[in-house]
Amino acid sequence: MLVAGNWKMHTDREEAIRLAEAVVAEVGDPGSVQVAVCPPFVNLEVVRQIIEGTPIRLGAQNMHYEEAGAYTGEVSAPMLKSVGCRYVILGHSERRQYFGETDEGVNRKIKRALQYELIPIVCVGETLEERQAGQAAAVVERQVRAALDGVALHSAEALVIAYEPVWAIGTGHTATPEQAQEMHALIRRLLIDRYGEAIGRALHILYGGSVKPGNAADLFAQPDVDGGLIGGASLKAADFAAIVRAAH
Ligand code: G2H
Repeated sequence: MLVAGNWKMHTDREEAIRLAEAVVAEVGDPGSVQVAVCPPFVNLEVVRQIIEGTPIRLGAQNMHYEEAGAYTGEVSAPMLKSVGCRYVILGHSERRQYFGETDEGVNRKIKRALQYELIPIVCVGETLEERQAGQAAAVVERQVRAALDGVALHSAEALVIAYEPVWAIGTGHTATPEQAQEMHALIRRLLIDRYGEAIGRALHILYGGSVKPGNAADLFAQPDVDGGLIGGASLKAADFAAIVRAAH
């Protein structure tokens, strides 16, 4: 199981310090559950100092697909690696929706992240209109296939998929455990087709979208839900820690 906190565009430096310290204290020893926090770029370094020597790992929320160059305002995989990131969230729906990210761009980012041994947390998920039109499965299948096009994986630890139905993100509307499991099972079949039984079964598929302490256990109990990508609730250390405990 893996539980990752996506802090999105929240926390200035002082707030990030306080939140990271509280997460370390509240989460304590997560046992076999892997735990990560993904602060904004400018707070990666200060959070790294706080979580060093603890079981909490560091992740970023985005990166560019080139290694370096004239790309004003962008951040590269080697930069993230050099400040201690283990994970990088790629293709989050907010990036697709507000910043024009495409399946093709996400695919290029995944390849670059893997080259630098960053673990991409690849986000997929349908909009409300797509679900209502009966296209949810087709959209998610297209996103997964496009993201993984030409991506070789030698270990199930190298990459993570997050299913985040767009209609459930920050809205308070969580997918039911059955809705989540249905889509996770589809993603599992695609991963097994693509990477074989051993890797396909072992790859982590996270659920994201309004996960809270009150609904986490039921979601995590589903056979193909291997943890969560947590937005709003990751900004409260006690809630985040309760979600980590629900993954035990
Ligand atoms: C989905 C999720 C974290 P929230 O974006 O990636 O956010 O838990 O606030 O819905």
